[in-house]
Amino acid sequence: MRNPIGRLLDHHPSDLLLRVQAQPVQAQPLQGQPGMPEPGAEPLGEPVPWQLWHQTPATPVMERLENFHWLLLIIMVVICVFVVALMAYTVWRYHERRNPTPSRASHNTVLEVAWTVVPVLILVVIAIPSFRALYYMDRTPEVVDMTMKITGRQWYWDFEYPDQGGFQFSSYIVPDDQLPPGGRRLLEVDNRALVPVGATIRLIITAGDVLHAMAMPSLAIKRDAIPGRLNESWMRIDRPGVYYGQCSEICGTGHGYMPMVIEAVEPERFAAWVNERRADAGLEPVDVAAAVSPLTRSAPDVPPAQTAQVTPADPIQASGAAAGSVAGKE
Ligand SMILES: [Cu+2]
Repeated sequence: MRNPIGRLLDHHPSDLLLRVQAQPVQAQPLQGQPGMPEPGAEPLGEPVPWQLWHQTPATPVMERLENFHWLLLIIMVVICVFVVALMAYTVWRYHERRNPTPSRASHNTVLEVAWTVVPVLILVVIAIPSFRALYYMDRTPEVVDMTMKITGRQWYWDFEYPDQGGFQFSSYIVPDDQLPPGGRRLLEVDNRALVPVGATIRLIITAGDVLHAMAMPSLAIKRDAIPGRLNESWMRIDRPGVYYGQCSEICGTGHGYMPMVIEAVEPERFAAWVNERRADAGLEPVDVAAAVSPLTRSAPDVPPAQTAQVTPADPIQASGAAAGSVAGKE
């Protein structure tokens, strides 16, 4: 059976032209890419059949969201069990046979205050961690290791690495008939975006034609990509691995066929990949430190040892302390 993109291109020659023009970097053969998930490997950063829960969290933001989800789930279960048990007891205890003369009480101040105050307290218990998580994910740490620009297009993604020399490339879905062994159907792409594991990365998200949305469930990223607007998010992937995402905004017939793959790798491999891309773009190679954390390169007045480990465990707390050392660079 023909894949949908192939059919699409057959019917729209202009799309084919667009695709060829928009691909500055030649697609690499997928089989040669290390880090392809093994067929039986523990699922990481991808959906699995009959999945009920989240994907394995890979960023501190997703860990917080999952903890928050647990809290909500426990509160919901306790409330549901309490209400059902109360109703069951009432039905049983106050049945006409057991309670032939019903009570005529219509007011009870203590009870009325309690059933107003208790729900308010429950909402406060929910609101506090909710706002904490919201601000934590909303605010990009002031000190980041690098920036990535991601542009949604009909129907592929462009990735740009301004800190690593500004090279960019396009990333297209791998059609079903070209999937390598172990390849994830409708999720695999020809050009993965590599990032260094453990690096704090600012994401700039936009679109080149219509509304798209970047959705990476295991990284807790879901941001609209809007033409003419820059949306911002951030991530720090703590485990090396391959993370799959998709467009999450109906953007045309190819909407379901524009996945994105972000692979978190060790700094050395990231630097080697950056230098391959730099070579394609006619740029000089850089060393590992400059490739992984360009702060080291752009701020000679800051001791490299200090900036190389600038990845804060808790960006909100660390950003205040670290801001002084990089003041004037932003
Ligand atoms: Cu889209």
